[in-house]
Amino acid sequence: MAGGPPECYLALVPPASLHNSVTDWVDECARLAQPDRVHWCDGSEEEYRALVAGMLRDGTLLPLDPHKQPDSYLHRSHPSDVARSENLTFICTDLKEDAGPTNNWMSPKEAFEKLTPLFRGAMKGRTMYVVPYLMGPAGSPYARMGIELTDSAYVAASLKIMTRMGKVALDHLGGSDQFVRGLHSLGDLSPERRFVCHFPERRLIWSIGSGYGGNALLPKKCFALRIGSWIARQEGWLAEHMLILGLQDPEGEVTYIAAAFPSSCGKTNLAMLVPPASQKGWKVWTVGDDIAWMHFGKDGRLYAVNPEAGFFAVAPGTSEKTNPNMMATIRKNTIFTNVALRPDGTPWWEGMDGAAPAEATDWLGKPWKPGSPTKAAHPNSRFTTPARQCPAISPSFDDPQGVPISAILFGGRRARVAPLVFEAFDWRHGVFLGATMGSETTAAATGQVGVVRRDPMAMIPFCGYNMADYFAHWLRVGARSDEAPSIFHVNWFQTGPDGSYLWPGFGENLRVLRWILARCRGKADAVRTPIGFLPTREALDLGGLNLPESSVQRLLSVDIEAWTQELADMKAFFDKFGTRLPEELWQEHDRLSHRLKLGAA
Ligand code: O2Y
Ligand code: MN
Repeated sequence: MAGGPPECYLALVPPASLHNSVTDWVDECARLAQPDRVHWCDGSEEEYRALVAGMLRDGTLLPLDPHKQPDSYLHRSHPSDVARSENLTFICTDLKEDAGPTNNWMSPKEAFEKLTPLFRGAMKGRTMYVVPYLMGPAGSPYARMGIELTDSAYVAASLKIMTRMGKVALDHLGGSDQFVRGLHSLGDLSPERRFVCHFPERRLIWSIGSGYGGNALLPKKCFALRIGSWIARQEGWLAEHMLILGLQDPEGEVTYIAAAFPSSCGKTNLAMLVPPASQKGWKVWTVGDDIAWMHFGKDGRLYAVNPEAGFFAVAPGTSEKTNPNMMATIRKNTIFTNVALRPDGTPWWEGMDGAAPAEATDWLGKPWKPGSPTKAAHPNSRFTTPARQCPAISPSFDDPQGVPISAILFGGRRARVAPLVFEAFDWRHGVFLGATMGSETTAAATGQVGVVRRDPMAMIPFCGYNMADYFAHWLRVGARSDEAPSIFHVNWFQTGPDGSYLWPGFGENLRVLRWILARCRGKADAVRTPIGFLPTREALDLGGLNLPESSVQRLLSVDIEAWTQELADMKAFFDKFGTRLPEELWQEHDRLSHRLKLGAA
């Protein structure tokens, strides 16, 4: 790229002892985007306060009530920029087949040709923040470095909450040149010029035209999952869209579980579950609510770290009933985005406890009253909040070795078909369960209700390579150890003839976790069925729930006819991958078909 950096470019100099490749890349990007200033973030509190002060001055942030909601702010994104843009998200591998049939693909050449002119001069008049960040606990052999260059102060401040940012990250990097590069600009925020491009072979992300969430906070979905999954395959570990929780029994022993569910299935709520009064002595510790990086340890067990330092969770529906721990977490030091504002300077959203306010300002900044035809908070409104503030945060949250995982859960939202819980016969069958995971759409997601979407391991939007290879990687990884976790499938969402849920969900899900834990310890009964091991009625604690007999029957039985119909849909999904799909998954499909036939006989 021709031309030198702008005059004031060197006003804030990079820390000494960085590898030349860091400063060379930052210089190269600055020459392209031409910011007025370059600010190297040190991740300090003072720096965070200065970023916030600047955003309060220019209106990017609005203050919330300093007593009721201390050190917290409201941000409103551009109304056309309110969620991840899956249709504008690309995997730019050299070969199209390496991205696979479930990703949008663009060749690296085309991507650079398309995006370079968009980035040229995009940061004129703005500051380019150089944000070094660490994914994973400091000192962990599993932690990874990234640097995001962004012209959004909102992104820089959010990364202070979501990652271990600044000095701690540069200390980890030392003189190494191993880091994931992320270049981000708001551009003109136009969806026509919005692209989120991943170059896994180059460990590079280019994102332009969005200031929101997964499109702009590059460490989260772009690095920790899309680039992360690519690196994980190369290095023999797993980068997964999974919560991590520790389940403590009344004797004080903690067992760790990782779980993958598609959006709107209550992942964050499960990660922060509060046991109901009936479950005396039990406790859930939160390690992570969204992403797990998992490596096999020397003892053959699978260890998980949460690469993130904060939660970026959806606001509507979060309440004292659904997630009291999250309500406590967000009481301070939180950035809310696209929620409604009450007259007393506190945030509000649909599904929060208590009555709706008599008046409020909606997510667009317009007056709102109950009965207004539109929602007060955007359905995908969110908050960014430090994980350390969660009352249930695990004492092992910062453990450099991670936590040993005993069970992996896959799940979805199924009104019929999937029973409450069942266990895979073995790892290979478990991978099949993950690979065929499906969830029914809700009106909020698509406008269409009840359409089954296959979302293997909840990774459809996040796998940075061909999912056929991803399945093969899962099969390979599990074969390496006799100590691999047991795999289960759960479904909290079966409905009865009147459409109401058969299972109470929320804190009562602990009963299901207890059966899972007991199975892992070889201490719970199960019946072998064509789809896997289901709990016997006695093995699952249903005491005090007063569930109708018909509900218990449905929750704990296999509908052979419905499963037989599923086979065709699973096959259609597998067919997309052609010959690249591992033969083992076809064998599992055949075996299921065979077992269902025997079950029907
Ligand atoms: O819409 C966005 O940009 C956020 S999406 C998101 C945020 C936090 C955790 N998970 C997700 C997701 O889509 O899985
Ligand atoms: Mn997620």
